[in-house]
Amino acid sequence: MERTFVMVKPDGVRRGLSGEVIRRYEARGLKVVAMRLEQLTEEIAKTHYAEHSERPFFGALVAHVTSSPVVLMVLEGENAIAAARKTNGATNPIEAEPGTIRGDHALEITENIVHGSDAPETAKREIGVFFPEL
Ligand code: IDP
Ligand code: MG
Repeated sequence: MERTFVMVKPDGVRRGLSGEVIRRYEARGLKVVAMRLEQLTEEIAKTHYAEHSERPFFGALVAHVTSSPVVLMVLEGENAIAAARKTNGATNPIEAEPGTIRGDHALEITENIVHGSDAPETAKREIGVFFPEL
């Protein structure tokens, strides 16, 4: 069964949407196999988003994800990576379809509530960073 790494970003946690996010994944049939609340350090945030380090928004992204605690989780299920990303919706909430987490609850690209791994190698790396015991 495929596994993916998902994070409820600080805006989602602060707005009290962690339960709503988890509810949607579970309702879809994905199983939570690991989860915790954590304050990310700047170092771990930069490692997690390393692929974006040269982008103009990198500083704002790292500042946001370290601004208050996040909920980290590993989801398991059939096509878990694609299923979680479809449930999240498009990166820019304005482009995200209604019925998705971002399409229903966000307006702004930095504060877009969730992160989800984008490919099997990414999922493996991200699960390894946050849940090495798995
Ligand atoms: P994803 O979260 O949908 O996988 P990525 O392209 O991996 O999107 O970007 C990571 C995060 O960086 C996004 O969720 C978003 O918060 C932020 N981001 C992406 N593109 C932009 C941009 O053009 N401006 C500002 N922030 C961005
Ligand atoms: Mg991404």
